[in-house]
Amino acid sequence: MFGLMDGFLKNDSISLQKDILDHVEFTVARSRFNFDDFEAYQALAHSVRDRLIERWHDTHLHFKKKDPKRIYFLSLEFLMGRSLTNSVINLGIQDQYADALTQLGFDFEVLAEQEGDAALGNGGLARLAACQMDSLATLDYPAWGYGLRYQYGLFRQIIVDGFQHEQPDFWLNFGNPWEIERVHVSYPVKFYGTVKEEVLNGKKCKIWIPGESVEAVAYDNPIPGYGTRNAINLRLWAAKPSDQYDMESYTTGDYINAIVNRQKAETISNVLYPDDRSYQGKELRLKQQYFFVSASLQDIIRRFKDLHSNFDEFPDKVALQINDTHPSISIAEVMRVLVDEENLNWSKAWGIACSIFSVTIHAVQPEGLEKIPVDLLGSVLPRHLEIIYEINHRLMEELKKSFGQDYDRLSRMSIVEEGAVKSIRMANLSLACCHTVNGVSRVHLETLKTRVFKDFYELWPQKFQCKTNGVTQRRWIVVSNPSLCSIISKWLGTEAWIRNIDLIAGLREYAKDPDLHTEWKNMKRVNKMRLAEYIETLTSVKVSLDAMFDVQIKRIHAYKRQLLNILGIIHRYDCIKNMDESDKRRVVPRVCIIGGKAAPGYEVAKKIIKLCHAVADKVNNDPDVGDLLKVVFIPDYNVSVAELVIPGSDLSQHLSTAGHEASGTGCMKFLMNGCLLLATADGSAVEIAEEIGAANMFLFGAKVDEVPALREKGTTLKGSLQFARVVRMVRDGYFGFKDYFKSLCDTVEDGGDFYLLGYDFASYLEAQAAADRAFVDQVKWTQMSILSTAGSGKFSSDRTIEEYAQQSWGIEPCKCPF
Ligand code: DL6
Repeated sequence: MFGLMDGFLKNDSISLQKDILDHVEFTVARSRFNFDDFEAYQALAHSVRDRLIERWHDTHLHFKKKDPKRIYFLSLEFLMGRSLTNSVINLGIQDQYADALTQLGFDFEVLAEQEGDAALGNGGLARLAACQMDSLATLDYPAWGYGLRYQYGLFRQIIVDGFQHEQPDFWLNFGNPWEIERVHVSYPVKFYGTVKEEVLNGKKCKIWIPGESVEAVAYDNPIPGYGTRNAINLRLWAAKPSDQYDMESYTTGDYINAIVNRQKAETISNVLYPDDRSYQGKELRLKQQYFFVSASLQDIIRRFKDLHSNFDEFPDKVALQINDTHPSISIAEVMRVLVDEENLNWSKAWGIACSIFSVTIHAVQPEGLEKIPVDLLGSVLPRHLEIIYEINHRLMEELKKSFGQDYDRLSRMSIVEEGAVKSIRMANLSLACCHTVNGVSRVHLETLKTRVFKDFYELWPQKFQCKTNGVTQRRWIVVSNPSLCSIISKWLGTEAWIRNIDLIAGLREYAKDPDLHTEWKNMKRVNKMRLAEYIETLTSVKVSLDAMFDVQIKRIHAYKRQLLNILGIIHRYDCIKNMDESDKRRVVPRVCIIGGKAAPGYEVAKKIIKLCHAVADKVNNDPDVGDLLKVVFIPDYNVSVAELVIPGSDLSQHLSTAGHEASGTGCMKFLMNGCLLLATADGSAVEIAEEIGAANMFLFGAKVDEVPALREKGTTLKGSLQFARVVRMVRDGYFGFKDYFKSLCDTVEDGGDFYLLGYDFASYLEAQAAADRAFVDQVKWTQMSILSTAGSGKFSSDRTIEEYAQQSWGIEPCKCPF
């Protein structure tokens, strides 16, 4: 690792020891002669934070001096996970800290385990946003992230008798050393009220008279780049009561009510919505969106105005990225500010809006796109509704020029959806304005172009771009798999791949080298040992290290088909039960590991979790099976659990019905860690197969373009006999809970099998058999594993961010001098 001497603060291990002890005494307020692991972690974190702040200040001064065009990344969710190890690695002072702690009688890794996860997001798009922040910092881009500082992150999952229960994640309970509260950086955010028309200076204008004001207070989270002095900012907003919150109650003497109402203001940033797909029509959700968008835009415009007075220059200095449609109310807000507050005429304001916004869509299904009932929007943000109507009116006029009287098309493209509940289509609003509409894999972009946004694509083909997702190798190799990191650096003869991932392809040359094989296998075994210990601690199940560790960890969803995995496990179990001893000797032992959270109201997903436990109970306690098959459900799957599980996996499963996963990023993390993939040709798996060669993974199942025709066949489409048999076992109560699982079985039988589990089952079993055969030949397996890591370069978020920077945002690096 590179070693750095920072400006003011010293990074040798003696200085770090002193620094940690000072923080024990003066920040944590414990005696420097008596403090425990958690207190040591707090002191350590504050010492690291000091160094982050130093670079972060320098970076911002540098940005201010250079005044480059900045990218502002708006996302309602960021799934950051833990910060400590990532920070010291990116700062280049991990060894010095490890030495300092050893001298003080502590172990860095033990202290790192004291940190809780910052889980301010559900899954896919939120973790992607975190990876992208790391890449933006590392590549020296002048970037800011903006989001919400939820007090309750994603719920904690606990399992009682095999059933999921949700517990609140009050992650700020013990403080958060990674953030800096900026009491003086706050903005009022207004809601409700009415709109008046007035004539000012002979000009008609609209005046919004809001009914409520809430204060947005900034909490800054420095994000250090790797191998650079740059540290960028993730600014999260918390809601606080404003002095003007409920003036009326005060003036009418209703003192108690006034205080209670003030507290209500804070609820805006209280809790993250725990469903990654459905949050339609909820008032709090809309208030959260507008709250963070309004505060962020005030902040961005204030920064712009520090150095500029003419809004013509705005697009030269500002690029706004909308992470999914959640922040798209920002389009109406920019129009409101420019027209109502800055007095620009509509056309000029719209021209500016159209040149600053780009959006990335993370959904595949049109039903996944957000709609807001007009009544709700009109009540919470009356002026914004008027603005959206005006945008839509002008859009319709423009569309008529291209499509004449094609009213069906006009109504599909309209921002306003008529119907029982008249609603605003937030995706259409984004499409009307953004100069770039990004898909997150090639397959996904195709779906957007040909299905979800076909009409828009026909009109504006140039807007549609592919930005295949990526993940950061800093978090997913360097932090989570240090042994692999050392092996890669040793064989490539350089650590440069940590910043320049293309170099990782150099491993291909050694894919058959027996010495590399030995090191690779040792690394995998040590990681499996760690995972086995974790499994035993959590579930009391002992697993054999010689077994194939076969993993599916992700949110539980019908389309991700964890049920297919469990039915496959039942099939395997059934086969073992019917084997004689000599056949059993040929079975490849497996540890099947499943983990993931179900949204609290998602019944099917919760039943899948229960089925997994019911099958595990039966299989793990069956003496006929022993170590040939073990089934484990890992509770409370989150980023730091993933960091432990992924390096210890041999095989990982990505089973979405083709055409349903926009990209998938879990598969990229497994790929980097040399785990073989068993996957459908969906999302980014298609591009992974191109990079590493289809022969180095286990592909199965219907292809994207076959799925619609298969669905058409409906009831005539029968699964194999094997499929019927395993579903029957569940139906007949072989694993207990017969009545409870009935509706789950119904979802895959009797013509209801929307996600084609029955159709894909046979090819799924074939792919599993191929994985078994490959595992028996450990030389071949290890070679495939090395080739997987070697072929993972394309799936770094560094590549994705370079593409965004050049193709969408038009920004240049702005490197802070050391
Ligand atoms: O783009 C990041 C990630 C993709 O990899 C997943 O395929 C996709 O499901 C996920 N989407 C979301 C939000 N949900 N919706 N709809 O997280 O985005």
